[in-house]
Amino acid sequence: MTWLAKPGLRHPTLRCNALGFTRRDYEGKISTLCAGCGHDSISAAIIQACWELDIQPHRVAKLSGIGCSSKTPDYFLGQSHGFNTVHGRMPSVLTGANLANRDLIYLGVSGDGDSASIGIGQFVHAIRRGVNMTYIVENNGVYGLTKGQFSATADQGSMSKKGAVNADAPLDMVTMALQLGASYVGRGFSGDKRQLVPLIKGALAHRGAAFLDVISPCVAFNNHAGSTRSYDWVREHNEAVSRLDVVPPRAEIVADYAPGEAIEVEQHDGSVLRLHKLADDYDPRDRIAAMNLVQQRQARDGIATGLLYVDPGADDLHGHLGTVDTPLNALGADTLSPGSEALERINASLR
Ligand SMILES: Cc1ncc(C[n+]2csc(CCOP(=O)(O)OP(=O)(O)O)c2C)c(N)n1
Ligand code: SF4
Ligand SMILES: [Mg+2]
Repeated sequence: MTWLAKPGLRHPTLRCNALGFTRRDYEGKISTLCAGCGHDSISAAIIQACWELDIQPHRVAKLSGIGCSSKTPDYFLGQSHGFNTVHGRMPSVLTGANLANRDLIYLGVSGDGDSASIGIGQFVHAIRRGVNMTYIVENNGVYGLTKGQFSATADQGSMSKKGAVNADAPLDMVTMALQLGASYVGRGFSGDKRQLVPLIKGALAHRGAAFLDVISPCVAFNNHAGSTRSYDWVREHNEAVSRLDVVPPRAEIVADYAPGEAIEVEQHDGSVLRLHKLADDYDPRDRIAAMNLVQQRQARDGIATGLLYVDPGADDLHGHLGTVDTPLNALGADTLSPGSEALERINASLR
């Protein structure tokens, strides 16, 4: 059995959001992943973030590749648009969908194998083009679905369940996303929902390429001593740079922190990212500082988590291309085919 239907019964007093939906309305089918898999916690965080942001489920398009991580869109947002693409090809399908209909909220879900190996070229180009999306990599350091081979993000020297040592240097997707021009970059941990939910909310509210690398332990193949993606190892080495709150446009902004201890960053849609600094002098609006911090922490076996970089004024692919505000799939025949005289004029201008 590949999926299980969820019982429709729900408690009558479940809290509703501004749209009158409960969290259950943002769920999907029952997960068939291993009990304790980090990916299920990320699905729960996505459900919570969309519920808290009062997102209309039909406005979301969720896309994925192949892998345990890429199966997860079946387990959340059951009323949204979905496309489970080919291995590593989620970014180009998402880019095409986004070009056709800019009005949807695009959520790309992928794995470290899906995005850092077979799909690396796709990942690179979607990020550098500034596609307006939230791109989440559920990073467990292995190919979980095909039984635990090291992925390209596995740390050098980390040990597999059977004792093999990974000889290759790891590829760090956060560093790559920063270098490629992503305008919202964060790293989370599936075991820290308090940090992860606002990270996802901020990414969904952001215009431009938002990238989140979420460390997500694979309990079946990469949760043993010697692994650097196990729950224990990540809990011991996690160093958060900030604590994030996301305040939607209509909510009153209440200051509950001392001056100098937090900064506020307003995004395009009017939402405010309120960052309570945990690391001294860290400004998430400085791309170079973010790259340095990630490398410095890695050099001493630490994992920097939190919102690492944001450019609140970023533009997206549609801004770069100068496309019209109307979604291209809603343009009528008259606009798309303006007639032979207009074509003549265009041809003449090119001669
Ligand atoms: C073209 C192609 N090559 C290889 C595979 C086999 N395959 C399926 S999932 C996967 C890797 C998945 O790893 P990851 O993206 O990290 O997901 P996880 O299962 O760890 O969440 C591979 C190699 C495939 N399905 N298609
Ligand atoms: S094999 Fe690993 S990644 Fe896949 S569902 Fe099980 S714990 Fe999760
Ligand atoms: Mg993986």
